[in-house]
Amino acid sequence: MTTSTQTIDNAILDTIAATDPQVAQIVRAEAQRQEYTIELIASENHASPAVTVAAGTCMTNKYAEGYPGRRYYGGCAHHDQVEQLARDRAKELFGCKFANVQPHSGAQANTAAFMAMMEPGDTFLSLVLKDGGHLSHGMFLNFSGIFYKPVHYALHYDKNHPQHEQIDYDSVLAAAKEHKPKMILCGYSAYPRQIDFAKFREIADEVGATLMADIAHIAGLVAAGEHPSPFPHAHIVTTTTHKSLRGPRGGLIMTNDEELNKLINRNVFPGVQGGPLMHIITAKAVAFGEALKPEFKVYQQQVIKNAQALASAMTEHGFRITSGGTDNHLMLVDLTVKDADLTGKDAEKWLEDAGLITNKNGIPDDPRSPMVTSGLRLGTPATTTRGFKEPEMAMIAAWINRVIESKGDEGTITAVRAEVKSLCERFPLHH
Ligand code: DSN
Repeated sequence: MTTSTQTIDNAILDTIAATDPQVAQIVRAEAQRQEYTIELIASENHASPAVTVAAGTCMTNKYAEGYPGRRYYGGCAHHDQVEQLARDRAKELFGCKFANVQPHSGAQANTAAFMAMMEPGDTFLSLVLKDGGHLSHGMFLNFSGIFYKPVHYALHYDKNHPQHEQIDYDSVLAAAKEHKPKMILCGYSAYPRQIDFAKFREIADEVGATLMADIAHIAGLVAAGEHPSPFPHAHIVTTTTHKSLRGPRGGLIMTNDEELNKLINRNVFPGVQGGPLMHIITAKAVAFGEALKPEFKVYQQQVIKNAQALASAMTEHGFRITSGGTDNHLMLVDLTVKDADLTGKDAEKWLEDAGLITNKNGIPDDPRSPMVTSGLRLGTPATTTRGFKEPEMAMIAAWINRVIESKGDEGTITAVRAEVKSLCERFPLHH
């Protein structure tokens, strides 16, 4: 019998409460929030009880600076074992030769990857944040925009083009030829279509650039073979471990190149980090083990089916899905076709009050600021973990429509909130 998250949370909370009732109360409230709301944020998931508990073990107590077999502290035998296991499982999962499991986060993985691939001041080519990229892909306040020189390729912006709002590979090639970047970066935070890694590599080779793929969002799909792999095309691949991959919050860097692997290792530690989070590496090992099981593939297939069901139900309710649909776990909903005054900011707030957790998100060419936006980003990894399938996606779309059409009417929100809670009760987390 599997233990439910609630049971585990209760045991953990009792332990915390014995020392610190104030913190226990906050975590208890969060456990309730997760249990009785529907998580539609594309970058979030519900890690399994085994992953959650692994992240809370005594493995946190150790300093293990260095790498397995070459540590700066004594007493690391078990940490060597677990880190080697996490590395080996990551390599098997993604079909690559080298894996560094120490990055504390995706942004730190990207920092170390940039340092391994470029010198400060070098030019790299990426998709700009407002079109679906990430902060660490060249945003002016981020290390990537401060210490390196970002230039950007574009999406197709032509309603009559069959690939409207999808990557314009001609623009990638043109920008690559014009700017001669040291590195080309693909992989995104808000892009609903498949990425053609082979095409990116072809372009990189044509201009003598290296290719980096940040697969943070789609890592679970890639691991399960439900999205084409960046290997063997990308020289370096970074990811987070907590999104579609359903592990603990953290980062991972992979490559097939032995020399590059040495640079990666050196730039993670001592380049950007000190002691690794060994409890998180322990939980990564557990999560990678889960992802190697056949049921993980079935899960990822359902993630995509659910995203497609949700996208078509949203379209039937009169919303526009950017690029006309989704191939992966997420979609961007253009709210303005429904009502020109509607903003992502208002929709996110009304939906949260109704128990539907989303995030406002710019749509391609969005005239509104990132704090307001004209769109919502919806994703299905967390709801699929919960056991939802296509019928529940239709219910979610209908609730989103009701709440938005009511313009945040209190009575509607209260009614939807009750229906959401009752569906959550039918699908307890990790029952
Ligand atoms: N902030 C993450 C997301 O929500 O996509 C990316 O790191």
